[in-house]
Amino acid sequence: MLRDDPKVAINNIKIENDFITEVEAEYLLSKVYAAPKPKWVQLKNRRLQLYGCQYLKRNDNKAEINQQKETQLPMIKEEFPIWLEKISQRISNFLRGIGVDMVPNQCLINEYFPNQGIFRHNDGPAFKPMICTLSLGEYTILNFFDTNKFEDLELTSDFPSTKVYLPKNSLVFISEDAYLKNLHSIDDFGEDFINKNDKIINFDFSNENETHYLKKTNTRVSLTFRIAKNVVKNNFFKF
Ligand SMILES: O=C(O)CCC(=O)C(=O)O
Repeated sequence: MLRDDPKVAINNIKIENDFITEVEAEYLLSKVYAAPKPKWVQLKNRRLQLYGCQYLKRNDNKAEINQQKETQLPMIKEEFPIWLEKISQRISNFLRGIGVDMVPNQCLINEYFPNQGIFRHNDGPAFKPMICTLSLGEYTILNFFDTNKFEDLELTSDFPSTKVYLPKNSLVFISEDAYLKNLHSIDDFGEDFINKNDKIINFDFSNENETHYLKKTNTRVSLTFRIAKNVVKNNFFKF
């Protein structure tokens, strides 16, 4: 019953290696870490910051945040800080060059120590079905779980149908079916042994026996740009 075809690749995933330089990555990391402490939301196994459109009430409870995503409550419009606006515009320009029109209005910044990951999920209907993630500091492997054959998203296979290798400084663009019909996750492994059977769509293996050992030694910070659909201006303090 489970889909287990090693040849399956997901359309609508585009990876751009070296989208930014090491120096640019360091600059962005310095901006992320210059944020005041309250900007960080501490979750059970990682920290995050949210820029741009904000959920209606400040909420440190991930379950409630998810619920808001699902119920599509409006989000409050908030501008990006300049450093984020600049990189967001650069991403938009790059995407325009490959025929994609995407002007993000939200950026979720996740921080992962080498043994931290993110449980399988999708970003839900509150966002347009296109996201872009910039990886800083360390590589990761993003798993995709095909939900095509399952009505209940929780019942997807324990084995990813596809994986994508995200080197540091890369940009990945995920849209349409890859966004809508898949869950994605990151394993909490500090190291990876990878070979052909792992179905990593952007990794070439010359033969069945070729194995690569990858080790995470640095903290990875990811910037995920999205477009919230239901956005209102904050007029509360206008008279
Ligand atoms: O860190 C990443 O690359 C993925 C982040 C993500 O999936 C999320 O925050 O929803």
